[in-house]
Amino acid sequence: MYLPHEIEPKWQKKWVEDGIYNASEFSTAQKSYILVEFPYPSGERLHVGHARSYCSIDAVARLKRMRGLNVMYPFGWDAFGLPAENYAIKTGIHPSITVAQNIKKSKAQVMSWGLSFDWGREINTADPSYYKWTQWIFLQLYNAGLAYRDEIAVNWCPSCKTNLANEEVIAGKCERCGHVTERRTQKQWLLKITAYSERLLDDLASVDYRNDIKIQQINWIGKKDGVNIDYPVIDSDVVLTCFTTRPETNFGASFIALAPEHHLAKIIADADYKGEVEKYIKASMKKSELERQEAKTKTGVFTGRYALNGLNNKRLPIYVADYVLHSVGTSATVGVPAHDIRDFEFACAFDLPVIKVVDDDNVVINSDFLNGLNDSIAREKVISFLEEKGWGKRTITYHLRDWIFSRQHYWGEPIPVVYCEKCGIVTIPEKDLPVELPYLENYKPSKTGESPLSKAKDWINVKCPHCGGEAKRETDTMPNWAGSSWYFLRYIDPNNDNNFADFKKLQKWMPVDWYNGGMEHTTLHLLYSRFWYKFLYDKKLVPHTEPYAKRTSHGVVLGPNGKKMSKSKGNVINPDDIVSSYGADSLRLYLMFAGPFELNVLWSNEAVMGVRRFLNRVWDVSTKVIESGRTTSEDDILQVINAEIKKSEDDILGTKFNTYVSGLMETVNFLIENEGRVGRDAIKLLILILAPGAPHISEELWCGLLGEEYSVHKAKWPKYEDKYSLAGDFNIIVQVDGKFKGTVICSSSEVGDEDVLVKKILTALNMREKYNINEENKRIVIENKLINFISR
Ligand code: ANZ
Ligand code: ZN
Repeated sequence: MYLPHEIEPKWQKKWVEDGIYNASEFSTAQKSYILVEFPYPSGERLHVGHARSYCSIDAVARLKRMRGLNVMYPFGWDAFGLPAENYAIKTGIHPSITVAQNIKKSKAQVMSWGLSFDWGREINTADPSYYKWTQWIFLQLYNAGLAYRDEIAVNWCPSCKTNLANEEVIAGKCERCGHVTERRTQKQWLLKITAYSERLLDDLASVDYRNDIKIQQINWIGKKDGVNIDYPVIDSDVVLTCFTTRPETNFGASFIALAPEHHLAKIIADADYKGEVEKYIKASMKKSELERQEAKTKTGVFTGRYALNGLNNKRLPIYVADYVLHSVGTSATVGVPAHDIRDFEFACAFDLPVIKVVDDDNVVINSDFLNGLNDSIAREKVISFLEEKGWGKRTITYHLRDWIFSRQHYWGEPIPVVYCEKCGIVTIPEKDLPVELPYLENYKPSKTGESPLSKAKDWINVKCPHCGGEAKRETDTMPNWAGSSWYFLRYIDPNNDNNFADFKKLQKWMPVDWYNGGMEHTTLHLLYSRFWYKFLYDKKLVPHTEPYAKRTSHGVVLGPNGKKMSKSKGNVINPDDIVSSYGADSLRLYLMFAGPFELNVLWSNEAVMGVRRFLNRVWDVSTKVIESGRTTSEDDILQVINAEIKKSEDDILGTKFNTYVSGLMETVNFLIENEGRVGRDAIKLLILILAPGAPHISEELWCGLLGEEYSVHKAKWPKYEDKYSLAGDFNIIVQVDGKFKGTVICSSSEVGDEDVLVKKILTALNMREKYNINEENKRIVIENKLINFISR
């Protein structure tokens, strides 16, 4: 009888003892570095979402190992940061203790899922031997002029009591707790990620990321080609510079608007208007960027002043308006209500003229020397004109801002600098790293935003490393994104005391061949870590320009009711309960089977039971066949199994874990129906192809029932034998615009008739809905092999 609770812990223990999943430093086999995002050890433990990603990608790692690759699949803990700190505050136990406890418990969970991690490489970002190097990299950034301090408007989360980077504010709300954020000004550390904007954008062409991940990064970097136009303020020496992407519409300009944060917003106002302007500025500082952007009725205040549009000598009234964002362009915009919806809404509210200057055919009108020109030609012409006159300058702007790098929190890496009255900012010498986080009894964040570390009086006062005089340590700590910006490098050489990682080893293992993680990290961790890697590359400390060759992302596991799992909704599924009720192999296969990897899935207990029944059937049919003593199967049985080898491989490597499992289920049903004709040879193949998905039952059947040499996970992935290919069947590769979308098995009669073939493929891969492809699309057919649809 299949008893997962007996076999699973037994094999888990043996695998780890024998180190069968450890990557080899010496193997000459091709390497494959497979990475999943490491979790933070919070009190909630790991959830089924973690299990989904880790177990599915585990199948990839296992398959690649069986195919002879030297696989590294490491794991660790992102232990600094708010989740750990908040949990400690909640329980009243110091984070250094709760983090250790939570790691221990989370590790037991991960172990119970039978993942093929190389535990010899485990890291913990809150360990001084690790964060020594996080601090070291910070100092390299500082020495390169890429870390600096500035007084800036920051996003303040009143609930977490912390400042957030722009990327951590999602739709105006704190990424962690969902509280609406406010704006404050404060002196902060920033990292100059914007120095890498262009390369972060361009190099996306060289990596294999899922397309929507690329698009999100492109949009976040937000490159815009435009021009900065100068408008002299009438009766003053002041000139206002406005960024516009549509200068050809400038004859239709009817006002200028400044962001409330614009450095001239208060100054410029005419004496009679100053009071109102100041009141308005104060009020708008309370709003989030999102509120400001989305408000349908635009608000603003007139400054009493006008600027001159040199193109047509028109007087443009100057307003302060909070739909203008400080972080965009020059913090000032020229309003063209006829051609910009935001400007139109503003013009309606303030009764300003709406002058149409481009007609419906994109031809410029009412615009003097631009009249009759197509808008893109007019754009070039007016830019040249403005540049000649000295009124404007071609400019590229980016949405990407420098990364706010300091936090007024306890549980993070201390920033390794001191402030000396004589020398200013002085870095801690490398030999004195790490700057260890001092033990603090009261580590709660303060309401004022002052760092908890400022209470550590003994720790703060130090001698200046430069002049030996009195100095004070920096009391801000790094954000939780610091440690994760380079952790994948430390796995490669986790115990190195002389370097963050040995260059030769980095050459051997980098880049990461396949990195899977959450969509929510696309513009945070994924972008930050690309930036750090590029910086290290420039310092000749890592061998490539991009850290990750391939990036995939998994969907979320929702509660049975289709809602996000949360304690308050009472719909949280604890993976531990599933393991204890059904076994880890059932949990693993269920999570793969639940739906397409990239989409969200709804949890279903019935489906878990279904998977468990499937494993029972695997056990039973294997046992019966072996006990029958039959060694060889009939040919058609081997044909089916052989087709399954190929399909499993394609499915696992193509992240179609759900069809990998459903294929196995169909195969097993077929074997059961034909049990009398099935022999040991077929069972052996079945166990091999089951091994990446359900490693425990496979090992037990392999070593126990078949008496094969331990371990099935070190066995060779079976070769697909052509002689068993189903007679007359063709595995047709389907592409859209040259990109692989899937394969469809077709009979010889189907491939013989193109109309029939196309119809079959359109339905089999749901092409109409998924890719908007139908019979009308152009296509290129390579007979019996491939069909490539052209999307337009
Ligand atoms: C004049 C104009 C005319 C614009 C027109 C657009 C259309 P998009 O449109 O997303 O590419 N802008 C500039 N600085 C801004 C700021 N600080 N806050 C809010 N909006 C700002 O973004 C570029 C446009 O955003 C710019 O081009 C400017 O409006 C506006 F028919 O200038 B435009
Ligand atoms: Zn000094």
